[in-house]
Amino acid sequence: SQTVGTYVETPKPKCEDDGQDREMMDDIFDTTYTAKEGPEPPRKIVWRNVILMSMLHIGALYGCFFISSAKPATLLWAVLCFMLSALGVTAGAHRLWSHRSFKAKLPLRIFLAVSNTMAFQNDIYEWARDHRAHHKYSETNADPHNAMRGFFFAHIGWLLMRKHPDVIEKGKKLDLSDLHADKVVMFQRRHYKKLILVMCFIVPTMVPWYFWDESLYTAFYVPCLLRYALVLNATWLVNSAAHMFGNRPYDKSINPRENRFVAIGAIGEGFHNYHHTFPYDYTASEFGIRYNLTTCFINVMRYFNLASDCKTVSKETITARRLRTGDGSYRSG
Ligand code: ST9
Ligand code: ZN
Ligand code: ZN
Repeated sequence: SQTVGTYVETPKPKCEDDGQDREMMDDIFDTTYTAKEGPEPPRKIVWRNVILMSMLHIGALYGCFFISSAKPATLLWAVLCFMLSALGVTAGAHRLWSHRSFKAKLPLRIFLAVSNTMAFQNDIYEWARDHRAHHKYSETNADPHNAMRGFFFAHIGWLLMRKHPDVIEKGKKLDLSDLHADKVVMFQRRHYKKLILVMCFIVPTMVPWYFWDESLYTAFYVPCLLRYALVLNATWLVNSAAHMFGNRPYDKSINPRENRFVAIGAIGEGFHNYHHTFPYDYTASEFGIRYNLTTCFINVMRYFNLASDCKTVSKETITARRLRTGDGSYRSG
């Protein structure tokens, strides 16, 4: 069913833990991957990305000096831009488009795609493709941000060099037909460069300048650059810190961990041992809305009938799994 442009309905696969129907299985860990023998391919650093990322982070640090002189409305706007971009990644690219953990009506998909564009983390299609590879080939050479290569690589290093050939080779086998069939996703991909210019840079900067006479410098450095760098780093911490620091109550055989600090910064995405064990749960956590603004948001959308089919895992299934594979560190809160 790899047909481009049409999403061919295939019989729904069953979940191994509880026999539930699954929309897609390409986010389930594939135990059959083995690394190729012989020397590792050479690392090719992409200096353009090194320079741009350095400039962004220097700009964001410089932006900290503008916070005290910024108008309150500008600071509120910066927080709003942070929240919107974050939701575009967590509820949009992650829980909806990568994992299909709920269904979203067109207005919600448009809202999430617009917010996602404000986050400028590559287009949704590319994000979801890399993320499915991250789950399926977790912590192998075919994982784009393989945490076995260290904190720096998993955090930002992977965006500063060419991908390992295994990422591309294994990634080509992923089923992405649902993304091809989603007109919102494909529209964003087609017009991505123009759209990020508007949503990530022009809108965050011009709104404070136009509506409440903020200086252009402050508007550029705080809601635009500083906000963008903060959302990026909060996201990257899920790949780095939440793959290294924390406990593993659900599956001790994998590296992803429960990390409350990351969960708070990444609006609900730090329960990473749970998430890699049950990637289809729309709350990405056992504990629903706790430290989980993304789940609150999806629940509100469900109330307004814009979200539906939210998948969860039964308490019995979770308990059986953590007794079978957990590290014994489980706490019910
Ligand atoms: C950014 C992304 O920051 C962050 C993602 C984080 C994910 C986190 C997940 C954690 C869970 C969720 C938590 C959310 C929390 C949110 C909290 C919010 C508060 N499969 O990539 P190219 C093929 S982006 C299949 O160029 P290179 C494909 O044909 C930041 N095929 O590889 C592709 O062509 P096309 C801003 C694949 O040349 C071709 O290869 N953006 C796959 O090695 C070339 O692909 C940047 O900084 C695959 N997986 O270059 C840009 N991958 O696309 C950074 C590739 O046409 N990126 N192919 O189909 C780049 O410049 C480049 O990608 C590169 C590698 C230099 C890194
Ligand atoms: Zn992960
Ligand atoms: Zn995920």
